[in-house]
Amino acid sequence: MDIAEKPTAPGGNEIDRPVPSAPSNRVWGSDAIAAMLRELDIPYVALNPGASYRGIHDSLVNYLGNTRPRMLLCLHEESAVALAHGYAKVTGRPMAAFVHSNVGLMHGTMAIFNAWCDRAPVLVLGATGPMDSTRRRPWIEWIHTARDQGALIRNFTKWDDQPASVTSAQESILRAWLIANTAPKGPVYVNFDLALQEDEITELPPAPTVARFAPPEPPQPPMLILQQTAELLVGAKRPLILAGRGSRNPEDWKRRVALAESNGARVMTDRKSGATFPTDHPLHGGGADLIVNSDVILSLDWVDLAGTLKSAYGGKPVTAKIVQVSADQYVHNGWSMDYQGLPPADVYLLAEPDAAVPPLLAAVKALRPNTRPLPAPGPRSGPPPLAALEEASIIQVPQIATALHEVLGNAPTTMIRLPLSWADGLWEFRHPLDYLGTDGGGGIGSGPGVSVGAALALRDSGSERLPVAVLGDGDFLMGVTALWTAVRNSVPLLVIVANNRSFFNDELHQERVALQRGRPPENRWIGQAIRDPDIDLAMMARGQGCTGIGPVDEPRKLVPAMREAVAAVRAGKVCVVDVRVAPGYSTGATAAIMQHKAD
Ligand SMILES: Cc1ncc(C[n+]2csc(CCOP(=O)(O)OP(=O)(O)O)c2C)c(N)n1
Ligand SMILES: [Mg+2]
Repeated sequence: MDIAEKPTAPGGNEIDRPVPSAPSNRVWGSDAIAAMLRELDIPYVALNPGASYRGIHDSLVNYLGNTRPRMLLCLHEESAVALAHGYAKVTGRPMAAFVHSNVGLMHGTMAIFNAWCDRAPVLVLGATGPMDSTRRRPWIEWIHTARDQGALIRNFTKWDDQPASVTSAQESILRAWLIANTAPKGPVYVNFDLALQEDEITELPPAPTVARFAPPEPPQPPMLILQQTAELLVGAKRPLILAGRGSRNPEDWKRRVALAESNGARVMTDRKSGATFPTDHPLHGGGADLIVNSDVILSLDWVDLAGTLKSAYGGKPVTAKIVQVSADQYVHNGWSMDYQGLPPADVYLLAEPDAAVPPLLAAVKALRPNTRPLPAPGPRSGPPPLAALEEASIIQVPQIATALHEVLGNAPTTMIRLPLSWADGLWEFRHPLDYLGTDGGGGIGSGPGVSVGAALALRDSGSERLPVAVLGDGDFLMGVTALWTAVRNSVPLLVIVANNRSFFNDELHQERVALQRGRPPENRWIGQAIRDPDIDLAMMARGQGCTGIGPVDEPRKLVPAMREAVAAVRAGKVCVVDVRVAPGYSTGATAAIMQHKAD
């Protein structure tokens, strides 16, 4: 198919339209590289520019006409990669992030690490000064050429390459895309030599037929092991499912629910992963007691199964039979320990949970055709009452949930991100897109970028969902300029900053150390508090074209502020509400920091 006939991006607004190039038969290496991105139907390239890829930049604009993929200019490479990460969280598919030779990649590294730990597919593209030293411009192209640039990120990407010809560049992009899309998914990196991009070629090499290189179907677990697992579950008195990483597909969600119901298994979820099970289902629960009292535990790719068991059992031997369903082992390497402790697995299904659940469900139903009766629903904590906002003198984080409930009711909402100070139970998740999980790698500063990418994907899907991100002020401030890209590209998004004017998490750590050492804990704020001067977060938002509301520091003003904000987002705006909250974490999160012994 001719390049001009390929479809254009859905939902994209009509900005950044290039004037058409005069018809010409002349083509360059970078045209072939850009054409390959079109073949793969990559919708967007989030980028920060750089001369190392000026050839491809030109091809994207003047050869492809800046459509499919369309450029999303970002003000920092960390935002560019985070945007692609957020997009993958919603769609399960990679978009591209282009970063300038070595320095741009260095800026993007933390975001790549976050995507790696979150098993999110991202196609990271980069460039290098010419490897042929006789072609390097003095100084700049020498400092921006590294012998092995991929080494910077090789330890936390699934694959990287530096192709040496145009045809191999096309194959390289195709292979990168295939690997990124194969579970366990993750970021990949392709680095294009400047000379390769800028050399004129006689004609465009034929692009590979993409359909012949489709990602493989997820492998099915062996029947024998499925049968064994089904028998264990059906024979269990108190089965427990730990619903960890899973897809955003509602059908997968329904099958998970059916599996739990068919067997009367209790289910735990984890905010590190996106929503995988309805939190208000009678079988949903949590806590160490639930784990210790279970006799069979089915882990559906639970993040840190070993650590969860260790905490629940207090280090004592694990008595429950453990069934592990995970393909994660395929990406464990010797550098990053994001694979966590080694959990016991009496039965190990080396498969993706969403591929294993359907046959497992069938096997369980064959053994137990009638589902067990559901228990009575347990009490729901929910957010604090609305009336408390009238009486209180300072806003507590849970009251953000109160105000949002008041304004949104049951309107479909995607909680893109929630801060550590947000306790479980404040907001129910009833759909896989109700909550998207955390950053993966614990890299603060990803919140704004991931939120913009997720909101972009929601917008393009035509979803009615309101995209909401509740971010800590530290997280917001580190990545705040990602919001400009949302404004520029008309991506509606509500960002609520739970602004405790501190990197508060670390205040708790300083308090703990001081207490251990018999030193004054009241000094915990020094080197942590973001005050004097207080930062005007709403103004930072307005400075980039967002609607900025706040600081909201009076509890009774919270609901009106949320009402105004939600109306702005429904009208297509990016809106930031700076909510001044009392410092403090949920009891569980505080205990995790204060009580953990480094044993
Ligand atoms: C890149 C990076 N730098 C530092 C940290 C250490 N760190 C973990 S949580 C945190 C505080 C984050 O502050 P904020 O987003 O305001 O959330 P709060 O703890 O105040 O609720 C910091 C600095 C980190 N995880 N990542
Ligand atoms: Mg803070």
